[in-house]
Amino acid sequence: MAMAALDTSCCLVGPVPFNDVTKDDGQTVVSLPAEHADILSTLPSIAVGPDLQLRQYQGVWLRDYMVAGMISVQRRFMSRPGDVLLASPPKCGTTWLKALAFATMARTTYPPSDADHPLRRLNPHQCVPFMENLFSAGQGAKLEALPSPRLLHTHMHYSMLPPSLADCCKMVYVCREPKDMLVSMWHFLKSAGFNLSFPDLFELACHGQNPYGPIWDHVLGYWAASTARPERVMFLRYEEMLADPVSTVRQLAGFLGVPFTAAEEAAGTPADIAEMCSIDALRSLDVNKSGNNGLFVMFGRQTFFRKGVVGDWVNHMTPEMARRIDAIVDGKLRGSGLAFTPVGPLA
Ligand code: PAP
Repeated sequence: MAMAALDTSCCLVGPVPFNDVTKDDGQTVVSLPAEHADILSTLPSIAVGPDLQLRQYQGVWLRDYMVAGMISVQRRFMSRPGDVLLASPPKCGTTWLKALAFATMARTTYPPSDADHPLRRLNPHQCVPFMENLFSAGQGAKLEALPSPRLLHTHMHYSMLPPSLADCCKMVYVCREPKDMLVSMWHFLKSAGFNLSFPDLFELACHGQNPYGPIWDHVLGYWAASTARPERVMFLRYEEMLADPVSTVRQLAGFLGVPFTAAEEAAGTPADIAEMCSIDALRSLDVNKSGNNGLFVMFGRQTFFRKGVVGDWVNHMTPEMARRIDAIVDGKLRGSGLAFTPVGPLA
């Protein structure tokens, strides 16, 4: 849906929906900028099935356009005081966290009770921009139009973040039990037409070669940052969010410096936000039933709302596969103070 652009030149307070500011019509088709072709051609690459190639950039396995986007973010992103960065490995609750953080931070301008709340007319990805996707399309300058505080998202590993982001922003990170994350990733890739078997994706993941892998490096980078600077980096787990979404909303508000007032608690605002952002509520909206998100042209909006449960890996992995990846991940996390609680029949 084409939106009239908001005039951000006066006194708007962020976050505001990215699409309202940029007038993205959801139909932009992105081609890879030539700028980084020389770097890309020097990187190690692997074929993940017949139609998906990954390259290893700064230790991380990525599609070409993501490498290009991350290089551009590293070179060009200009942080501002007050920026809030949401970070995640793919398929770990990004869409949900975008909705929760936007609704929580913007609740004065957009009360969750509003029938016309942005999250009832826009997909969460249209409200909170995906930085490296935007920069890969040469559209990073669009972030300048957002009023502060800006709410931004990345899948970049912590080690890849430009110093201005790592040092200045508050960050909220969400991760997920790796077996469920892989199952979700496989469904997502299949929905976009990639020809890849689950056992093949699993095998790659065991070697750290899934998209955005190694999984353990992604998680450990933000875990270390959150333990070193808990006032700056909040570490969330998808399973804990599912167990108690209202508490998650309260934690988010406190961490972001906008705790709920007694009046808001009495009015049930945290519960209203959790309900508005629940998978059932979001999935039922027309805006989330069809179309795509501009730069995400190969991924339909409905594919971001699949099951939303814990333990779906049992429908795709044998117990042997599960034990194998659990052992690999456990070994990589050993000594960090972080562990994934087993879920499902092996628990
Ligand atoms: P992304 O990183 O590509 O943006 P992301 O949103 O992290 O994707 O992952 C989608 C997963 O979150 C899906 O999990 P599943 O495949 O195991 O079902 C999706 O169902 C789940 N999800 C999306 N929105 C919500 C929500 N509001 N509450 C809980 N889970 C959600």
